[in-house]
Amino acid sequence: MRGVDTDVASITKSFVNHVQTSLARQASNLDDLGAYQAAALSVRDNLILNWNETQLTYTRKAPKRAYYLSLEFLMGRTLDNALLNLGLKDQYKDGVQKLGFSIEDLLDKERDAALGNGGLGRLAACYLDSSASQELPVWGYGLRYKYGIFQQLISPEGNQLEAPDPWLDNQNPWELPRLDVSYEVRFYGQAERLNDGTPRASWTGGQEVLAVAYDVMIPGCYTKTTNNLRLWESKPKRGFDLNSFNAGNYEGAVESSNSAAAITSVLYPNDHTTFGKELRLKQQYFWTAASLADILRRFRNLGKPITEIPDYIAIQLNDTHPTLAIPELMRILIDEEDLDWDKAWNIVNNTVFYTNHTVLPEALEKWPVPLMEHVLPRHMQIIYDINLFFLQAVEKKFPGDRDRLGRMSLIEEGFPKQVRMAHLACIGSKKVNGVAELHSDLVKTTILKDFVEFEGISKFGNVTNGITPRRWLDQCNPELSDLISKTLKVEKSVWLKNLDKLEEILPFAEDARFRKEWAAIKQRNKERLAHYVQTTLGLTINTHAMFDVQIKRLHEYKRQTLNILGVIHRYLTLKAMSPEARKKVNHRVVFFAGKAAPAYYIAKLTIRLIVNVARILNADPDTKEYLTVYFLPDYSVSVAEVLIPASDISQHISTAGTEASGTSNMKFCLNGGLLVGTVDGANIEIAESVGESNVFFFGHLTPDVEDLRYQHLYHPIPIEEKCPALANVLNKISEGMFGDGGVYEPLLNTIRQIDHYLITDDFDSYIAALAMVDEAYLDKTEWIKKSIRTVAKMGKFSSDRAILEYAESYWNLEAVSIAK
Ligand code: 26W
Repeated sequence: MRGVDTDVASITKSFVNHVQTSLARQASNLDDLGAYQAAALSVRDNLILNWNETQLTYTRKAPKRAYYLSLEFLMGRTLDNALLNLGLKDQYKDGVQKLGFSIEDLLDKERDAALGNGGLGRLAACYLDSSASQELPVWGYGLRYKYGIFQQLISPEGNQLEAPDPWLDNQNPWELPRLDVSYEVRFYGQAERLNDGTPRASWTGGQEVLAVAYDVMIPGCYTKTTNNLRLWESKPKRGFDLNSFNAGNYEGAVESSNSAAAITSVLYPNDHTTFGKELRLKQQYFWTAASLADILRRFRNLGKPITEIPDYIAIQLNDTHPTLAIPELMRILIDEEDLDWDKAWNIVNNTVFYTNHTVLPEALEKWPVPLMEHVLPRHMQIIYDINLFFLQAVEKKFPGDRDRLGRMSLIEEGFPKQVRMAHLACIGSKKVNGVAELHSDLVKTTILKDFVEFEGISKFGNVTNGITPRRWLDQCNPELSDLISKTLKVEKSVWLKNLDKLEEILPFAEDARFRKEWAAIKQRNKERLAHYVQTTLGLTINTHAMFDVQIKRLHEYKRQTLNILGVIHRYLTLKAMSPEARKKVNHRVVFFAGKAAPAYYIAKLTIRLIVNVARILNADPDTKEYLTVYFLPDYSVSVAEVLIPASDISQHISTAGTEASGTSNMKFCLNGGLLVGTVDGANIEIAESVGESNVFFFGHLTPDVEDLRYQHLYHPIPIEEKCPALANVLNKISEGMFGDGGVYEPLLNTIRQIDHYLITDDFDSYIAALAMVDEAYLDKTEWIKKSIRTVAKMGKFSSDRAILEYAESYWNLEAVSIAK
């Protein structure tokens, strides 16, 4: 197959061609948006050819393939990433410049594809990048939401407001509609067992909708391999319900078409909370059913016996959201393929893998049985059957242990009864893993303890999360990436795919010239961030201060509250100082960004407090030189790409045992920011890698948490006694230092009363850790050394390492190289 010519002349020619034909516009009268689109279409031509070749090779060689089922893919922008992975950035820069455009301006025109909430969705995106880069035959399956995560606005009072994210409005050059690839998906109706001596049933009636495929090309880094992310859109099976239409019920007819389209209309903006909403359940089934139908169609084309499914297919469940894949695969094997129960269950059990991403009880998915029975009657039957056989086996191993049966059952008793999706995912899978060492240990010793005792420890593993160094170093911090290449005298195509090579920069920590360049790059990244804030918010930032960043979803367990209370404490301390004494204090700029779930009242109140603290502090002539605070609205992947390279320190301060892994901690450290954190999630492994002397740890440890919570409930100590500094801060808020104090009472009461997340227990050691940061920052040389040593030791956290662990230890998958 002939490739696309990639010299600058050919690039400009293809660009102009796309302007005139695909866009039907004049090259002489083109704005930046049009130029972005033309550049994207021209880059896409390269991707399409590579994609075709990759898919042809997969079809021809028929390797085992893995499918990553995720309800979220937080992709961010594509053009820059595609240019870098294809090695065409410089050529395009020149090419568009010749035509009078700046590549930076064009890149900036692209809207983020924000089909995810946070860590889980971004992880899925990093894993796709790594799969393609490591030449692994992996496809992603997800939903093509019309609206991604909401846009966040901040009202003058400091309240979060949500607006829809119409990301598809300007057309999306990165997707290929596959109107010919579609499947029918059924909901509701009746399921009747055939009672013919087989476990078969028939499922009829109800609503049928169509799933239509849209393909997104996923280019690997410096390789031809270009994998696929297939996203499903829902459509009515018929534009109109003709029966209603002919009966004169025009509105009714249109409504049925609306209800089909509604399934993929919006991403649920909650992470860590379930609501038992019917539409969410329909999303989950729609997507797993369409994906499985597609996967099995591909398998059937191989002409292999159905029992060989596990030799050709691995299905990875990204959290419990796609757990219906288990009963759905059973349904297909039993009702459509006529397999007996044990054979079917054996296939499922050797094909499916489950990753858990949280142990927080409120985040464990449960579906009310009556809802499931109504929407998916056949699946509810199958789940009951799975449960029956499962509990019989448990009873056999632990005779008479009724408590255990109750704890392990797929069905939780209560009104209503509920299906425990984590239990179903666990027993239906070949292997189960958590996402960092501590988290995987917690999975084994808490939520799935009984299952470890029943099934044996070898089923349970750990794959510590990773991040792609392409986006999270080369793309977001090009100067640092260039310096590393230049210093190591190694091509990016080598070290970006073998991140352990970073270790070779370690000796340069002792090289004063290298340190100077390193520091200058950090400084320019801080100025780039300041410029972003200036142009978007009209605010001027002191770029000579230390930049202290906390950016993540707003959640009580992540403790943005601890951070903002610490800021207030610092402010009060500064206010109490003489002007002379203040002069010795380290200048600090504190950044926050992140979205709160629209119905999460306490999280929204935290945003309001941050915004109002910023309002007061940033205007205080006594202190503003030393301490300012910014809440940057509408956090996104693209905003993260500006913030992360600019940080001196970043905060990852969840209550011990609550943050499964965290991945932004890795991103900051890979960009030379130091970490302030609790002994939690991947922070622990980062500290092991980079050395404890290069991180700032504080707070109680996981094993203490339960006792402390018990103490809060049964032997509470008044805050004034336990933590006077914190009591003082809370009082100042109540007294109205940051506007009407009454507004914040519900937030303050979470701390004063139950304090489930241990703010009162960790506050003093948190303040002490920040004092250590100030102390360390005084010695600039040593600080830069810490920064260099940190980056040098971050190799482990490449998502290439993580995806290869999945491929080798879970999926049994081999790389497939695509002929040059
Ligand atoms: C159904 C409601 C719901 C939605 C999303 C419950 C739970 C979730 C996710 C599992 C939450 C999530 O994003 N977890 C994060 O996953 C990251 C990737 O593994 C980890 O780095 C974070 O620590 C974890 O909070």
